Amino acid sequence: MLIAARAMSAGMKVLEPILAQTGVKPVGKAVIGTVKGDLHDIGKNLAKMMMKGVGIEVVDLGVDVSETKFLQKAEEIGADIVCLSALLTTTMPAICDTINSFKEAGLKDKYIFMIGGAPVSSDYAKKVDADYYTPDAGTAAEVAKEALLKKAQ
Ligand code: B12
Repeated sequence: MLIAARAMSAGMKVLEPILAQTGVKPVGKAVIGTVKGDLHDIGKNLAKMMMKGVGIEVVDLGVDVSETKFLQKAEEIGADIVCLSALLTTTMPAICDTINSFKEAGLKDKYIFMIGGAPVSSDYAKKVDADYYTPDAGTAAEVAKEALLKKAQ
């Protein structure tokens, strides 16, 4: 499993510049990360690459990202979208905690929240008050772009 994960990471280093080289102007900014306690990043990295590919500027916070770090970075870079990934049923609640921390700071409505990862669903997105759930990276990029264009209108 570890070998496959490393092979995927190495492959992504080759693909990333190719996918990002589409020459389109940035349509918005996003922060993306895997939530607190969770070290899975293959799917998150794919979502990041696909978003870059449709012209979104993406700041990747990595894995095991605290609520505070998501909030601070989103504010710091003037993000439009906050993207949260979770692969473990035990770390899914950290998605909820992160969104709640934005609510507590009175900043929830300032951002578009997108969530993903194998155990996550559209029902879960509704439950935690996320704006969008998408099942794969390609759809995530399209949905993010549409949401940004709608926000800009
Ligand atoms: C690779 C892997 C690992 C690697 C991770 C390496 C890495 N750099 O990511 C390693 C070996 C480190 C690992 C560790 C562990 N793992 Co693990 N792992 C997996 C595995 C095999 C594949 C996950 C993966 O990368 N899938 C491929 C990607 C492309 O899919 P994806 O992540 O779902 O992403 C897609 C979508 O979900 C979506 N997406 C993802 N993120 C986002 C974000 C946004 C915003 C959006 C819009 C979309 C989106 O787009 C992606 C592309 O289409 C899965 C089993 C499986 N078949 O899924 C288990 C699995 C997730 N792991 C599991 C477990 C239990 C663990 C460990 C706890 C094991 C242990 N006892 O130590 C640890 C936890 C470590 C931690 N604290 O996080 C369980 C989780 C069970 C559960 N119900 O919670 C699984 C399901 C295996 C199993 N069947 O038991 N794991």
